[in-house]
Amino acid sequence: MSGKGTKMKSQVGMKKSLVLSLTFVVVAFATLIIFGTVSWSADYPTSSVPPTIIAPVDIKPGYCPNSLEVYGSGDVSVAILGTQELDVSEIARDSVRLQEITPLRSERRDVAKPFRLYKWQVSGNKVKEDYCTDEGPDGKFDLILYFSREEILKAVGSTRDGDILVLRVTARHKSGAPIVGQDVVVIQK
Ligand SMILES: [Ca+2]
Ligand SMILES: [Ca+2]
Repeated sequence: MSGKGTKMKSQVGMKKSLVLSLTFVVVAFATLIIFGTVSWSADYPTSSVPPTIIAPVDIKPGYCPNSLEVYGSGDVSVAILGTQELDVSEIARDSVRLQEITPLRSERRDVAKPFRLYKWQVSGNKVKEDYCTDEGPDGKFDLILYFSREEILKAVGSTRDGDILVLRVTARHKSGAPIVGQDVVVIQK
């Protein structure tokens, strides 16, 4: 009898500890969910982040191909062009980067019309130096940013004369939407 009683007692004990363990797991998960979700959604409101905007970018507006002279002087102008969908006054200027480089200064003017294939997606040796446009103003304001030539050259690393490179611009729309764009340069030595 006493053996059976002990067995029953230990079974009850096991059940109790199982319930306790389950309760602990549930509470732990609930805590994780509550606190995790609160702090996470406060920093990254993923449900309300608008989709990425692909913007037309024009390096050296008015020129195509866009030669990047290694031994040249002066800053390099890069424009994010306004479109029907993108009002450039809605771009957070302090968020703009070219290959992670911060612009020296910026201004808003109408300098160019977007290349009709500005959403092109080719890479490597398929990129052509004439994947750009030299068309001038189109009635829509553009955001022009000026970057240090030295910083661009440092960012792209070692190059040879005639190399064709794709440079990327990233920024943030005031709505929170990420903005990306690209243009082609030809290295000249
Ligand atoms: Ca250009
Ligand atoms: Ca324009």
